[in-house]
Amino acid sequence: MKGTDFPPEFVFGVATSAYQIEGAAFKDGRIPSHWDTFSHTPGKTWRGETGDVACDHYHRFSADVALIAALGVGSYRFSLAWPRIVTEDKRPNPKGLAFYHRLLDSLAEHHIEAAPTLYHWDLPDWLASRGGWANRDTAGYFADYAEIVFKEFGDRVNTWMTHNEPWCTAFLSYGLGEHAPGHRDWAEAVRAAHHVLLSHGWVVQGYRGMGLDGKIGIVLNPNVVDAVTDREDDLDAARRQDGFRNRWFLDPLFRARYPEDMVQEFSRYVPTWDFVKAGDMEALSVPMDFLGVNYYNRDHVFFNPRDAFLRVGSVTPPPDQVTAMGWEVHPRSLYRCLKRIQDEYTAIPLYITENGAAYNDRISPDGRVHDSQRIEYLRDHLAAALDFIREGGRLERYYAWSLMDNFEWSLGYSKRFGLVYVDFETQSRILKDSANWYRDVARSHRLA
Ligand code: IFM
Repeated sequence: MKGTDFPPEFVFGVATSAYQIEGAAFKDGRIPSHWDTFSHTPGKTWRGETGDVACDHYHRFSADVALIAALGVGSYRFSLAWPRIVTEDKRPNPKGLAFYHRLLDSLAEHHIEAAPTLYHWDLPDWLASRGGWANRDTAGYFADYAEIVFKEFGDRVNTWMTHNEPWCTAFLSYGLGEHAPGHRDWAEAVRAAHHVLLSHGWVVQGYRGMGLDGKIGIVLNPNVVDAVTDREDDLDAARRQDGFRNRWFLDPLFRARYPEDMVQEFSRYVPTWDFVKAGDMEALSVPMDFLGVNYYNRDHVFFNPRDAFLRVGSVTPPPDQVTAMGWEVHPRSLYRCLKRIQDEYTAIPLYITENGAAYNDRISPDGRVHDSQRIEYLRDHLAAALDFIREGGRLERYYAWSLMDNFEWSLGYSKRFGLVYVDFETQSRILKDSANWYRDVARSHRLA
């Protein structure tokens, strides 16, 4: 193995999620999710855009799978839409299941491994109206949905991810109000986080209980948090941000407890912790086979007494060091993030389940999309991942986010993360330069 080589068994992939690409939002028995309701509520998304059509992947999946194959990757991470699979009277929806069978057939024809996520934020709306993830019952309904999925697809799929980014499901959605259901209530948010983690544990136990022997894990979005100075108040702000962003999820999953300093912090908002029931911490920390890490940027923070929530302020990076999301490009922090998780929390294999960047891509007069900044971003992050592997780190997979431009949640179609450019008017797809570059890396297992 040369210095620029990935191990032969290392898996390269691309990732998407259901609501961001599928469209066909009201077709074949799919029931509404809280993202349909949220995106159709004026003022909630950029220009009022919705996932009604998105990339129309529901109808174009076969051509999209051919694109994945052209990228030379071994695995495709996508999500299953709960509202497509289970009806409101809690029965399996045959047409929804049939769609995913067709998708799996197509992936199999191209020898691409399927790596589905059970929950990537599209909560059935009827559950949202009963309190969503802040209601413990949702965890039970999620386990029931997972059982339907495992019965149907358990013999066809060997890599499962329970949740995508519980931080977003709980904190961004119920605390910061940026994602559906758009609530701003930290008591709800903390309860939601607990129920999400609990449902993960129940689903892992359920999976094993069915005698299935594939690999199952959860996907977090941890960040490296750096303080701007070594002053005590800045370091303390970084500790709180780290607690909020990272430890609130890593500690329960791997140590079966919530971090005490953050319990105290959140107690200002959370009147009672009685939603944490006996046995919950054991249930949610059940061993899993891998941890998925979605990594984009780092948090660079300082003490900000005017921030009522955690007294944390974020540094605005210089414009030439950010992506179109305003996120700092800081590849070394990917290495640090992986290292920290392995050194402090777990020896199970890590997968980078998302990494990528949005840039203001344009079609050039030659009809191509020359996204050299994205190539640089991917190259530098893959180099950081390779450093981790070469030092003995157990990193087994890397999924680029995303296969194609798609619905970037409250930012609508304004941010393009794809390796493949999508013209949302015509639904035509163009492989960007980064797609060709990534294909060469995936095929050769070498970072040129
Ligand atoms: O598009 C999202 C994805 O759904 C979850 N992780 C981050 C991506 C970019 O914001």
